[in-house]
Amino acid sequence: SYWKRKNIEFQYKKLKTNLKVMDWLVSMPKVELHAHLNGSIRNSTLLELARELGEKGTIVFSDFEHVIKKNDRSLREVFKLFDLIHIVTTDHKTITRITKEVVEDFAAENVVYLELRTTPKKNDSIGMSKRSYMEAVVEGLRSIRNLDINFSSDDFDKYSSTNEKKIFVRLLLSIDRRESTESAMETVNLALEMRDVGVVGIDLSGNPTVGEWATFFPALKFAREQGLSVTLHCGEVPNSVEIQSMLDFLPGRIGHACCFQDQEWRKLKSSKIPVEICLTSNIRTETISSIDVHHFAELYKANHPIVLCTDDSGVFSTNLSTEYALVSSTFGLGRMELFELARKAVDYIYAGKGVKMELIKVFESVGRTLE
Ligand code: 6MZ
Repeated sequence: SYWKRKNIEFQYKKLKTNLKVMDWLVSMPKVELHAHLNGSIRNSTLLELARELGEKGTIVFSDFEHVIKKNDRSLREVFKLFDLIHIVTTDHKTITRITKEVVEDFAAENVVYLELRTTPKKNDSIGMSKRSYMEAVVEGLRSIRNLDINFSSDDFDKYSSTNEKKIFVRLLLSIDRRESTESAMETVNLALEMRDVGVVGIDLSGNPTVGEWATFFPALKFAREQGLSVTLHCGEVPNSVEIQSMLDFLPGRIGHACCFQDQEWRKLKSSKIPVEICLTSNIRTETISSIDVHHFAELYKANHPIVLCTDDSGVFSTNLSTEYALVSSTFGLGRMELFELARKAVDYIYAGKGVKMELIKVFESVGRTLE
C-alpha cells in the first residue's frame, strides 16, 4: 500500500545516512526537550518486564511481543500501545528503573540537557498516588551513579568532574487528555510542590482526539500564573478551533504542529512560539505523509524557533542523534548548521539562568573546535 511504500522509503533513507556523520552527531552535545518517559523505555527492558508478567499470568506475552515489535503504527494504535506499556511499567520499582535507564541512554549519546516528561499516575490497588509515582521518578534520578547528573538547583555545586559525561535533567509533568479539570489541577499542584527536585513545567499530551481544551485550560492557566512553564501537544490532528485557542494561550513551546492551516501557520510564525519537532514520530504515526514534505523545512527556512526531539525513542526506535542525521540526509544541512540547530535549543529550555549559562559554555567550547 501507499503507506507501506512510504515507510520502506523512510527506512532506506535512515540507512543511507553517512555513518561518519552519525558518529559525529553522536559526539555533538544535544538538548532534548520532548521525551516521554514511558515512550523512551528500552525495548529490551519492555520485553523483559512483559515476559515476567507473562510468567505470572497477568498478560499473554505472545500478544504483547507482537504489538511491541511492530514497527509501523497509526496514531490510534500508538495510544493502545501506551496503555499496554503502562500495564507493565506502572509500579514504583519499575518507574525508578526506567527513569534511570532513559537518562543513561540520553547521556550516552551526549544529550547535555534533558527535559523528561511523564504523566503522574494514580493506582489505588498498588498504593500508588501521583505523588508516589513522581517520587519513584526522582528516586531513579538519584540512583544514577556513573555520570554527573544535575537535576535540581540545589545540586548545582555537586557537579563533580570525575565522570566524563554530564547531564542536566529537568522534569515536566504531563496532563493526559483523558483527565478531568480536577485531576489536571492535582498534577499542577504536585508540580508546584516538586519544584525543588527539578520540576520546571507542565505538558498537555495524550490521544489528541480525546478531551476538550476548555477542560485543561483552568489548570494550565493556574500553572502559568504560579510560574511554571507550559508546553502543549498542538495540532497532531486537524482541529482548527483548538489550535487557535492553544496559540492564543501563548505557551512557552508547542509540540508537533503537524496539522496546521495557512492561518494557523501565520499565527504561529508571528507568535515566535518554539516548536518541538519529532520527525520519526510524525512519520511512524502517519501524521506527516513523507519526511521530505515535513514542516521542519518551512520553519527552518523562516528562521522560526525549532528544536529537534525524539518524542518516544523506545516506541519509535530512534534516538536524538538519528533525528539530526535525518535532517542532514533529507534537508542537506551541514555540520555547522546542525551544530547551530542544537545550540539554539538552549534558548528554549525551561531551566533557569544558571543552567543556561553552563550550557552556553558547553556549546562554546565545542563550537571553537569546529571553526
Ligand atoms: C501525544 C503522547 C505521544 O507520560 O506515561 N504521549 N501524547 N502524542 C504523542 N505522539 C505520538 N507520545 C506519548 O509517557 C507515555 C504517555 O505520553 C503521551 C501519552 O499520554 C502516553 O500515554 P508517560 O511517561
